[in-house]
Order: sequence, then C-alpha cells, then structure tokens
Amino acid sequence: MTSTPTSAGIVPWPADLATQYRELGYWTDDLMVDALRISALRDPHKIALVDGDVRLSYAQLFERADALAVNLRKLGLDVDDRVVVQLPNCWEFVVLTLACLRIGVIPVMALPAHRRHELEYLAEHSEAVAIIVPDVLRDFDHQELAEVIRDVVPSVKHLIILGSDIHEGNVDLGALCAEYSDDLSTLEGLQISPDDIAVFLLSGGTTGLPKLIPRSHNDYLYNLKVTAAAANLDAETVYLVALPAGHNFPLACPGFLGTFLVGGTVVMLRTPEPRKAFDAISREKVTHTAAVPAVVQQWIDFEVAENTGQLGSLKVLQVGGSRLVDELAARVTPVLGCELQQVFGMAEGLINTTLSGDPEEVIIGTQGRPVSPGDEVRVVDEDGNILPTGGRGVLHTQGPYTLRGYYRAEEHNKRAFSSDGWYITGDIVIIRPDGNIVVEGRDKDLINRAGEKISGEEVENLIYRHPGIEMVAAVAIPDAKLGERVCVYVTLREGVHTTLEELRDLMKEANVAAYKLPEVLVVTEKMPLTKVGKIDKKALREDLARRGPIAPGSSVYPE
Ligand code: OOB
Repeated sequence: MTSTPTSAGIVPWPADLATQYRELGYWTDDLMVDALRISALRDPHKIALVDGDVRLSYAQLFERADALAVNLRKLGLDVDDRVVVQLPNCWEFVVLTLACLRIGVIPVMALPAHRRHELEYLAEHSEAVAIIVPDVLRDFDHQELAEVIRDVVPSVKHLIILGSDIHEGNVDLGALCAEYSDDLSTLEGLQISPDDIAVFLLSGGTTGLPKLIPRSHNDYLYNLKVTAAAANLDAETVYLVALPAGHNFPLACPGFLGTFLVGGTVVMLRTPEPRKAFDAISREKVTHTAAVPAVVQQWIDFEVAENTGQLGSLKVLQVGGSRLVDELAARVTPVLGCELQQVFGMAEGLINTTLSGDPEEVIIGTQGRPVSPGDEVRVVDEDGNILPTGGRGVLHTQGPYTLRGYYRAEEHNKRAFSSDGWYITGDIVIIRPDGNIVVEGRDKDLINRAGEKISGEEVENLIYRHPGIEMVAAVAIPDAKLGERVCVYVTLREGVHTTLEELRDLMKEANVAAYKLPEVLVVTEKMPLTKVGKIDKKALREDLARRGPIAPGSSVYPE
C-alpha cells in the first residue's frame, strides 16, 4: 500500500504570515538537524549526552545518529515516513530522534504509559511504517503489543525493539545504533524542506483520542531558540530530562534539543523520583531541569525530610504542565535553592514563561508571558468578544510556532480554531497590564492529572461499553498530590449495581493507558443537564465541591 503524503493532512500558515515570519528572522529555512550539528562542530569532544554510564561526546552523538540514519534507510525507511516511537528516557531515544530528523522520517511521540488503545490509533492515523518500543518495560511486554498492532495496522512493516529479547523478524534498535558508519552516501541528496514536518506531538485531546500536532523544522527550531534564550541556556548548561522525553516540555522547551542547540550537556533519567533525580543532579552537576507541579511537591517534601543538600548546582527549575499553586511556587527557592521559572506551554505551540530577574510576585503568582515577540494572544469571552486587558476569558493565540490545524482532523479543526485561524487554547486566563498571564481555569473537557491530559469524552466512551450504564460524565476531582484525578459520575439502568473496580476493569480490558482510569466513582440518581440537554459538568464540579474530600479509590452511592 502507498501511504498519504504528510503534507496532505497539514494546514499551512497563511502566506502573508509565513512571509512575515521569514522577514523577521523567526523562520530561517534551516533543517533542525543542521542547526543542531553546528554545536557538534563547535566543540566535538564536549560531552553532549549522559545516560548512566554512557557518555557521548557531540562527535560521537552525531556519528551515532548518522549511523542509525543509514541503518534506517537500509531497512527501507524513506523521507516522510511516519514511525510511532514509545521509548523510556535513554540515550537511544535521543539518537533516534536525531536520526529521524536527519532523514526526514517523522517520529510520532507516544508516551510510555500508552497501551493498545492509543498506540493502535496512532499507528493507524499516522499510517506509520514502523513502531519503535522497548521489549519489556515495568513488567509490560511492549514488543508483544507492537506485534498485535502490526497484525492489524497494514501500514506497519517494521518493529524496532530496544532491549535484549528481540523476537525473530523484529529489528534490534541497539544493533542499528552503530558507533559510526563509513558509508553515508544514502544520506545524500534527500529532499527535505524546512517547511516539512519534523515531529508529531500529541495533544491532550479534548475529544476522544489524542490529536496529532505537526511541528515543522522552521517552527520547532524557532521554538528551541526562544525557549533556550528564555531559560538562559548556554554551553555550560547541564539539562536533566526527568519527565517523559516525548513531551514537548523536556523535548524542546528548551528540553534536550534546545540544550544541544547551545552546546550544553543532556542527562537522561528514567524517572523524576526524588532520590534518583537528586543523585543525578549532584553527580552530573545539573544546572537546569523541568518538572510538573506534582513532582515539585515531591522534591520539596523530600528535601525538607532529608535535607540532602544535593542540589547545589541547580540554577533553574522550570515548572509547567499544570497550574503551580502560589503556595508551592513560593517554596521552590527557599527549599531547593534554585530559581523558579514558570512555564505555561502547550504541545500545540505557544510557550509563556517568567524570566530570571522578574519581580518575585511575578515569578510566584503568574505563568509568565509569551517567549516570542511573534506570539499574538487575546482573551475572548463566551460570546466571542475580544476582552480588554485584565478581562477573564479563553486564551486564543497565533504565532510562528503555533499550529494552524491538527493533522487530518478537518472537523475537529473547525472547533479548535477561530474563524481567523487562531488556536483556541481552552485555558481561562487573565492577561495582566504587564503582559503576564495568570491561568485561572479551563473551558475544555479535559482532566489534568499531574500534567498528563485526559479527555473526558474518551473516558466516557469507554465506560459506555458497560451495558448497565445509562449516563456517564468524567470530571476532574481536585487532588492535593496530583492536582486532579479522574472522577466519573454515572446513572445506572434499573436493577444494575457497579463499583469503581468494575469500571476500572472495563477500561483495563480496553487496554488504555493507566493514568486515564477513574479514581473516584459517584453513582447518582439523576444527571444534571444544561438547557440544551447536555450533561452539566459545571454542576457536577460544584457537586464535588459540596461533598468535600473523597479519597482516591472510593465509590460513593446515593443515600
Ligand atoms: C504542556 O503541554 P500539553 O500539551 O501537555 O498541555 C497543554 C495544557 C495547556 O493548554 C494548559 O491547559 C495546561 O496544559 N498547562 C498549564 C500550565 N502549563 C500547561 N496550566 C496552568 N499552568 C501552567 N504552567 O503541558 C507543556 C508544554 C510545553 C511546556 C510546558 C508545558
């Protein structure tokens, strides 16, 4: 079968904006890998990448990326092929990303927690030619799952496996990651345009399954530049990747790619668990890292309890992914001894940050401002009116690194973008007179569990598979540790009983990522409805507030 060219599913920037972004120097028409390689040439012996005992200099990193690129070409991968990537944080992830950029193969950045439900859809929707996964990770057999998906998704030809137990017919990623290749001729003359898609990121997705976010070389390279500058990265930077590396934040805001751009050193760690993270920070003299608020809470608790004093090298802790409450923000510098940089970003594009040197009140109480002068933001009320400064409403944005449409999602795009093409973030914000943004809530059907986004509709669709469920609504229940967890409200058919366990089992049978499973069940006799007959989630959230704390794992029944 021949697959669709990626460009067929892309909404381009309007020509006048594209011209403007070039004239203003935001888009430089360089390929990402070429820009990154300049760092390698500047100081080839400098350590670029650390993963446990593995230490690669810039020269070695790019030799390996080239060798892998050659081997992927030999396997038959071509410019514009899509591959689903689901790897833990490890040096191979980095080498693979660079190799894909080198040969115009587009990685679809899946998350380690994804299971069949998500991966099969991603492979299908992107018409992926390969799936790249570990053999077994945390007791889950990813290789076996990839084989199941290959058998049902016709585009998938290759399974590329990281690990030691490679089944017959599958390809060993370790073997493809050779130290170098002495014949780079297959890498010459590849037709890759800087307007082509470099990577596909995943959206949190408010309707059903995650949407694919196309990021072009021009836009994503610019994203690296502006976020690296905002975080004051330079060649002395040692950046720790502790969040899942396929997320926009640790990937490119500035993340590991942004660190390479300035010639710094990247440290890969599989988990942000405090003991391991603190050891890595002190061992490698980490200067910058990114965390979600739930991780910051753990780090602060750990430091208060253990008084490790291990964070002396840490200059900047970037925090984003969900709202950092002011009380926690205020503790970062006193307890961890580093600067806080709030980052309010989205895989779709727009990144806002506080900056070093901002007044304390800004750093603690706001989510910062757009990193690029090309970012345009406006706040819109329920009737679509643009509000004056200080008004509270939904944030819309457009700019040189914010998408114009999700990949192959024509219908959804009509709702996710305004008629003039701005991205409707769904975040409810106030933009202060000084330009800093405060995130106050959201107007989108999404649950933010420790930075992982869960679509309410997706959970509901899965629970509707239960024949005894009459109506179901998934809403966020506030949680001290994770920010939010998934709570489901259900009404039941006559004579039916259900439990949280049963609904969780139902979702497990559907093979969805575990973070999406509901953690609180409320059985109710009547669902509140809006005037147009939709379930009134606002009323449900108010109901939750009235009920007070409900422990995770609980089911609540009518009296
Ligand atoms: C990051 O990206 P996504 O795509 O996983 O999620 C984006 C959404 C935003 O629309 C907003 O609802 C929420 O996550 N969010 C925040 C926030 N940062 C993200 N809400 C409140 N305060 C913040 N600081 O989450 C992301 C991407 C790049 C850098 C940082 C985070």
